[in-house]
Amino acid sequence: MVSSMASKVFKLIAEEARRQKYGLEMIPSENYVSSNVLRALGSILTNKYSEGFPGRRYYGGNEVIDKIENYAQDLAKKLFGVPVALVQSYSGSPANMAITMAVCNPRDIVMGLSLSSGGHLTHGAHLSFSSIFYTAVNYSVGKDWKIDFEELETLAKKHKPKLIWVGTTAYPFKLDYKKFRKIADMVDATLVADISHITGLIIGGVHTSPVPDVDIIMTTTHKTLRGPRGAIILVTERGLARDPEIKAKIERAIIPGIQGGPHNHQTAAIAVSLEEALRPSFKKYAIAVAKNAAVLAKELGTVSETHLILLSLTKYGYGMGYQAQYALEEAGITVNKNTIPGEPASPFYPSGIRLGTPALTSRGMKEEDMVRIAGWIKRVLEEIKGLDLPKKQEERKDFLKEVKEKIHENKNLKQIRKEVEKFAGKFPVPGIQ
Ligand code: DSN
Repeated sequence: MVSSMASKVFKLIAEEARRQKYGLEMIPSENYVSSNVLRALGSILTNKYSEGFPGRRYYGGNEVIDKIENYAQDLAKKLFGVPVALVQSYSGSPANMAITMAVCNPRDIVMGLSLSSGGHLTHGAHLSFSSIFYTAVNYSVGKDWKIDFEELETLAKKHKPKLIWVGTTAYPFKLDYKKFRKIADMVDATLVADISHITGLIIGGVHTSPVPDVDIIMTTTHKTLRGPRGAIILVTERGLARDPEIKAKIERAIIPGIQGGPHNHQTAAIAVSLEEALRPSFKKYAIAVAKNAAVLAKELGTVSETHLILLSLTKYGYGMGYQAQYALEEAGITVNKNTIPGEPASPFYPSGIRLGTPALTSRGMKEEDMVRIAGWIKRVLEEIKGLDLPKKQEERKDFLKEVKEKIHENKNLKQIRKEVEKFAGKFPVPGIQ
């Protein structure tokens, strides 16, 4: 038998553990799961095939798996206050595909927030299944970066979508589900909320729940909910009244429509994270995530009503997102480059970064720590001044190579990294010594 320590993979996991412990993980869709979530995820449940649903499996030997999946469904129903919960989708994109298949026929019209306004690929973006197999119409945000409901209403009335998505991935404001409902009702569309980014904030009472206003909800489980990678689909009372067959339609879309056997270890880990989210301590966590984001945003000269900050870097130069992401990474701070509304540069080399507080808050960092972190971020951003993206596309390849070398050799960034590592190393990470 090969010892686990002899495997190259475990050496690489140790390398990644070091990165996760000594760096500041600020991608707003990431988090640190608890030791119990890790235990369930790494369990023998991965050995079992269980196509179908509890009580209706294609293979034998699923007595315990049925109990686990029923338990996960019950916890989700209790946590969100809905009559139906399905926990088998491998992740957010297949879950959104299952919902779309259940609600629409191929070519039907689906409407969602455009990617450049902070939407999601599966809500009707170019090259996604949602615009290849369905007819996608995108609404957007206005000059104030907030959803333009006038445009949404005009587009809805013109195109009469079958499904309207309300959900975001880079939107720092609260959502008004009632306004979406009103427009969906005008055109008799099914309203689906993709709350993946803000689930934890909804559970914590920081954001309003969409349950009273939408028909179906999808959330990934690995973001602010702090579970394993995966997704949950919920149907509300309103959704069931609209279509009493909707649960069966979504189930059929999941299997045999899209997936095969469920990932039972993942289902169990989702159940563990739902148990954790039902505890009073989770509410405290969610409130702290939002407080930390508000402080961080203020320190960086912007606002956040959520867990994330979308920071325009136009004051530092043209097309600075990539340079900022790379420089911050060199300094031990992980964020992602992001387009900003009305993107003046390019989707590949955009003008902003997206960063957030869910993972830092899970490590116990507080508001005063956000002030310190904002200080490091501002110091890093000073170092990229003058490294503007060339306007001519053909000059970009060489430019990016040179920029990476320059940033890599920058002594001030190396100094910041030392300070960041000393600071971050003091905060524990579950599952990492
Ligand atoms: N990739 C996710 C995010 O980072 O927001 C969305 O699916």
